[in-house]
Amino acid sequence: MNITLLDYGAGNVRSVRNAIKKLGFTVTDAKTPADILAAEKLIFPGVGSFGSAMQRLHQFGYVEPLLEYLRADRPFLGICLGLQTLFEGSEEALGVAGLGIIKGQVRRFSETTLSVPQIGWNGINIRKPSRLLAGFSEEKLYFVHSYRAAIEAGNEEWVLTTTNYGEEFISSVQKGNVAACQFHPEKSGAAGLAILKNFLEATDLSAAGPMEIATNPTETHLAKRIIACLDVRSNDNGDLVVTKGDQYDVREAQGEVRNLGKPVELARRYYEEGADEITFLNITGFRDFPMKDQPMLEVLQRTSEQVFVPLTIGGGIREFTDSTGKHYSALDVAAEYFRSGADKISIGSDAVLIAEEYLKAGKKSGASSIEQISAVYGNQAVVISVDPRRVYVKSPEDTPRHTIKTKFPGPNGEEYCWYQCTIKGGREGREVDALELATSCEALGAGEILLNCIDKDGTNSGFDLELINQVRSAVSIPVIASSGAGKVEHFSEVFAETGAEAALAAGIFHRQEVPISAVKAHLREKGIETR
Ligand code: 1PR
Repeated sequence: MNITLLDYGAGNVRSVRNAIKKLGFTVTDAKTPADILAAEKLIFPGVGSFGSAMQRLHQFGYVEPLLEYLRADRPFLGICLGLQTLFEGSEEALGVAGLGIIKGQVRRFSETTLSVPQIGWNGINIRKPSRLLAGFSEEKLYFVHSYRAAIEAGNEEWVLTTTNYGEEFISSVQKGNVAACQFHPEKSGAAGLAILKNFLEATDLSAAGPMEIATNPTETHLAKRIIACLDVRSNDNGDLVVTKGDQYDVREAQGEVRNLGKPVELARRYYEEGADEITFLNITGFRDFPMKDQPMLEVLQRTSEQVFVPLTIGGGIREFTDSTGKHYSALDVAAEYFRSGADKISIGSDAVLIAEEYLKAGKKSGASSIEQISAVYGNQAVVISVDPRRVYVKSPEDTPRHTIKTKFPGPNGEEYCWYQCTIKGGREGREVDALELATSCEALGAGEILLNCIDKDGTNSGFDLELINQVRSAVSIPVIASSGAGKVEHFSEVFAETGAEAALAAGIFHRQEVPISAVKAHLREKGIETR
């Protein structure tokens, strides 16, 4: 059977396409309104924001045929925004009407206690039997969203599952052959692929499979994520390798670039071993423009054919003019990464320069890569990679930057330190601290902070808890703790002692010192929610 994908060109639908192909089906894109009506099965992986999605549906003349298709109860699967647009409207775009198939307004999560967006793996409570969830047990699924629909008068009959994130929200809907999910089945590993397969194979989605129904739904919990990070660069022979530095120095004593494996192979291994996300950092992106030879794009393309958890890519996301005079905006570079299979992009050096401008001007310019990319692809798609280094001072008065009193005094007994942001892979320190960078980037539209620490990188001595607590308490977007993991206890420590939503590690996984499954087992033992 052929599956029709409603892609209006707003983001990464490559992963949905890859997942469908992996399950043995062919996919074609809807290119005209008539293609929607001709579809055997239609998948709508909405990407971007509610307003832009509805605007594009109108622009392409898709609204009328889509409504006709849905009202005729033909097989439909909406994903993420593809669920939200079925409702009457959204707080994300006040005054913009949704498709109105389901009663209710989509609203933003309240930010009082939890980070928004919700990013990560959460459970579902099944409210009624459904063919879509046949065979599903208690796995977690991948969510990434700031807005959610809730049960209200008039929409109860649609509710298939609910999930808790500070409040209970609708995580999937189904009536007859029309279904939609807030989670991403194409990014939810084997559990998500099984749900997608149910949709693709079902002749009648309304025919419920045998299934136990949670009559007394329990609260679901977001898992703490474990992320495997692959620092990638060319070695001296020009081969792209996964490398790993000690405090960012990736060369062996003999001078050659440390080689820990091939990027696609390692990513696949980590996916199979249970990594919740994979991050690629193109660590020489600041000098080797990524659009030039494009090996990183190929790495992403090949990885996204085999790896069905979220992929982040960083390195070289900034504007650039090549030797022929061709100009690329940062948005062009990001778009290429998204098209190649990235779910999120990560900005390092450019973010520091942008934050400096923002702090100097005291206002947004609208022109920065952070603002432009988040406006098109959503905040959740923009990660800021922070590369800070400790600077010790005797007293907070010695610097205008934000200091902390540290338990680990400096070489001359200094009791205070601040975290200096660097650019170009730690090569150049700037007069901006990690807290300022994180809060500025959040204000400009970033959705997540990847918080490295040069002093800790590659040391196996544990995460810098003081740094993580300083940044975590200053922002309401999720923070990924990075640098220094050396044993399983470091992961439970970072989750117990900081509010980090995720922990990232590289060296211990590459050197096979600690398998991802051991990290997860240890966290479960400690009562920490994992996938
Ligand atoms: O500045 O936008 O081009 O992005 C470049 C990206 O490359 C940044 O995200 C920056 O962090 C990264 N990067 C640049 N140089 C290096 C280097 O190592 N020489 N890698 C580098 C940074 C840090 C972590 C690492 C953790 C965990 N790597 O991602 O994986 O510290 O390591 P561990 O578990 O072994 O301790 P731009």
